[in-house]
Amino acid sequence: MKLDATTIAALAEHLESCELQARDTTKITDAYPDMDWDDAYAIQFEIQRRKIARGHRIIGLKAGLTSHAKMKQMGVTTPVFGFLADNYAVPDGGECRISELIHPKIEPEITFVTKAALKGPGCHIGAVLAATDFVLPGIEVIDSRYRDFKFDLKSVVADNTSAARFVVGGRPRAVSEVDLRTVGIVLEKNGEPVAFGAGAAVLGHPAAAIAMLANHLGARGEEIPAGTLILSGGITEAVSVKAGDAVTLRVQGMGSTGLRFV
Ligand code: 0L1
Ligand code: MG
Repeated sequence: MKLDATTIAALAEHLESCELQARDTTKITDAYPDMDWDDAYAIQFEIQRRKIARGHRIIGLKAGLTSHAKMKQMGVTTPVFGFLADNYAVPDGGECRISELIHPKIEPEITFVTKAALKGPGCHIGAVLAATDFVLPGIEVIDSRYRDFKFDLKSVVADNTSAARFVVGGRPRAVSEVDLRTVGIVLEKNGEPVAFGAGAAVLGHPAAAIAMLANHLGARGEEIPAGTLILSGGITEAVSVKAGDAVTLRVQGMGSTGLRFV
């Protein structure tokens, strides 16, 4: 690690304040160009610790930048991982207040819920499918705290991978009931289709993103516990939203979920 504990705590406090006050900032690597991956995840972990200390619960995990469409949109090549706090959850069909966010975008994602722990290294798609209780549609609302979504990967990891809100719903399905590679999705905004795709857009198979997450955590001596909700990453490019927009994600055979921005 290149940063000391005081700097990590200060950067976590800065980024979380931006999140809580819906205020943007420049990317933190501008001031700390030598920070490494361990520093980036340590800042993210400190943000998580701050939330738990204030009484929040961590209710899930996420993989981000797992599709070529997203990687191309953001000009990066590697997936990243973050956490979902309890106040990020929006009820299915519920409202998301734009005033609490900076410049939100939405991503259509396959959501996994595990029934057994997953631990890397060596976790693979087969292990993920065996450990999955069910999958269901999910929409992630991302909201980078960095001005104009301009960042590098270490800055975005420190910023909890732009996590802000999410909604899940529709019809939960066992993984034996659906081919997660060919399953089709349509993302609608105000009744108009705005993005289309299939599960294979995420690393060839969305379960591969969960395996990567387990291997990432395994390298840190951690695991994905049973009962964890995990967003596997946007299937398409992220779509900007504004107050008044209503969005729906339809996933073949899994029904739909959605939310309204107010
Ligand atoms: O969930 C995601 O794919 C987002 C990862 C962070 C990059 C971004 O803000 O687009
Ligand atoms: Mg996402």
